[in-house]
Amino acid sequence: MGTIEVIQADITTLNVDAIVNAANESLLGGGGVDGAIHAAAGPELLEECRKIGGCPTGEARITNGYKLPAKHIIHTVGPIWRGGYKDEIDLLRNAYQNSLKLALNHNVESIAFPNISTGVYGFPKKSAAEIAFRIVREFICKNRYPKKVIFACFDEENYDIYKAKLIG
Ligand code: AR6
Repeated sequence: MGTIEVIQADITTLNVDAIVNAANESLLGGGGVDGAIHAAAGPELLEECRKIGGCPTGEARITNGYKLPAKHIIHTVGPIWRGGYKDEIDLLRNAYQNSLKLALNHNVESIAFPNISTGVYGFPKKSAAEIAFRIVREFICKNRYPKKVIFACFDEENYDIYKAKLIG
């Protein structure tokens, strides 16, 4: 059975097997955590992403980590919040689930997630955290990998929500 940790950190600095990127469907970079990951990994990441040719919302794709301490980057696309009427909850669940499946298939022992969709995509932070915890807890109970899941929170609000969820 794997473990869950909550930290406040810039995900690009973490020495783990894989970090997850909150990307967009083009996989060609953007702002927020996506921009930080591309900047830290270097231009070879963009080259590999170009070859992949995009990723639909809720799915995930894996690349090398290049200049990052992390060996792999798992790129997933969370939903844009549109009031909850556009399947956003299921799509966010899928983004976590499909990232974890890729981690399992690549024998990833340690993985760090950012708070997918809770930045410019506007997903309500508390519901996003509930979804993230539920999916991760279920997955690590049933599967051999990953053994350690880190929720790497960046903003104070998410960090407080996640710390409370870890206890409760
Ligand atoms: N490390 C960890 N978390 C971070 C970092 C970082 N270095 N920087 C920001 N965050 P966002 P989204 C947190 O907007 O909402 C991009 O342009 C941030 O505080 O990065 O899924 C993509 O290309 C927030 O909690 O991603 C897409 O177009 C979380 O990361 C779009 O944004 C997610 O915020 C995706 O939007």
